[in-house]
Amino acid sequence: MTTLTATHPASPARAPGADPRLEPIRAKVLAGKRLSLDDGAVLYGTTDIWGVIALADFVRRRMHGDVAYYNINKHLNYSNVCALSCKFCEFYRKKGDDGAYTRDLDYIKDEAKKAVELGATEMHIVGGLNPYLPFEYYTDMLRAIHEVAPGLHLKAFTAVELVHLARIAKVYKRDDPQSGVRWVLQRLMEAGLGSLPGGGAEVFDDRIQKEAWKTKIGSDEWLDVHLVAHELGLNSNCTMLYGHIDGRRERLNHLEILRRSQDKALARLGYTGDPDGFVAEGITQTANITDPVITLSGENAKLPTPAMSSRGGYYQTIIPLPFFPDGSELEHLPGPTGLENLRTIAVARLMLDNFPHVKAFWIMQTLPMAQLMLEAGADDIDGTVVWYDITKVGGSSTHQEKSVTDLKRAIREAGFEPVERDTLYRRVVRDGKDWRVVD
Ligand code: V47
Repeated sequence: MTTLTATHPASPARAPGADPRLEPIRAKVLAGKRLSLDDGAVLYGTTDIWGVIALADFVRRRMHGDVAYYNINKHLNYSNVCALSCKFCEFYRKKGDDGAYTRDLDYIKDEAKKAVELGATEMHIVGGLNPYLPFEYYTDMLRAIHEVAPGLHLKAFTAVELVHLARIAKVYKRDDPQSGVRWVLQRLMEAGLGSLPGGGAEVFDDRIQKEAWKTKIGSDEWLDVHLVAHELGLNSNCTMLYGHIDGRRERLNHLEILRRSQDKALARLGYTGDPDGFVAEGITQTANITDPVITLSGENAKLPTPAMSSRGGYYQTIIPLPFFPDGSELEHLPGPTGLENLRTIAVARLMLDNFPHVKAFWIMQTLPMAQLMLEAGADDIDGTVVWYDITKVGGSSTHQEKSVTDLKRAIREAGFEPVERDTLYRRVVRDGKDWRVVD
């Protein structure tokens, strides 16, 4: 097993019996250099999983010290009626099916009020591609929430929902999908949209898409939506749904595609290809940086901040999502193991050198595993959540709530300092029922 040396910044020392193939990777990690896809294959293939975890932990601590983030949030699934029938999904229903629902504005406003009472800073809003709702439903929903809960950050709508919205608003053009999505995002921003969640990315691969989510948008369109969001100054997240019919090589490709997309977003903010990732102050024009390589995991790298949003948005976090077979068309598959989940978090931290954060979403990973993941590359376990409809871990009900005390205790027990964040990763300071953010 590989251990860290006692001093900080620690250097992950090589232990007897460790895989020598990790040596050149260790050297690159120490120097803050980008790992190749072949390096990624070694990280996934080695039996020295603890060596991989130690490297990821080294990077995570260099970027965030011993801080671990959580937030106080509420999920709203406005409808589970969906035009698609993705094989991995157990959430969707067809109109008229048992359990199909679409929430009205009164229900939604009540949920927003409850969120405020619970001290939430964020509402995470997603749903199926409901063909029966008009475009105004979505802008009315955001306005209604904003009216009763003006302080709540609205992180809403995955890329595939936004393409669907462009279609129902009749602004979608096959030959220019970006312009319709831009129009939709602008209308939603006027109504209160604050950022995009990372859902629906699945694994960027044509073979897997054909087999498991044939009629859903592909990787190019998913990335285009996030590109437009970033151009409009919105931050976004991204996910990777793994452990079904995907392979490790396909996961690495997925991470590589995201890494390149983030390079472009960071270049727009004024980051240069400097391996330390310093912001080049005063940069006005980055158009000549066609293929930048920007890392944020080096020694003194400065992470992007929401204050830069006038220049553009960026991906804040990767959220690896382990596949839950229960109730889906792929129920016969076993789903990933605990060790595969740990390794995948570590590989994501190491490969995504230009992503500020890695989230171990405790609802899907379970809180005990999320604790371990804080030492395997993750710096965030997400929030108090309350109701979660998309997956039901081990047959649990949709009611999956943890108090702030539970989350803080779990983080402290894992040896980290719990820090409450808002959606944009600013520290939250509380005074009784009031809260404010500090940059
Ligand atoms: O888009 C669906 C995935 C996602 C299953 O942005 C499944 O902060 C596993 O995106 N097994 C929704 N996963 C969750 C999501 C998310 C969660 C937490 C935080 C954020 C964020 C985003 O869940 C879907 C889909 O990719 N999913 N079915 C399943 N059976």
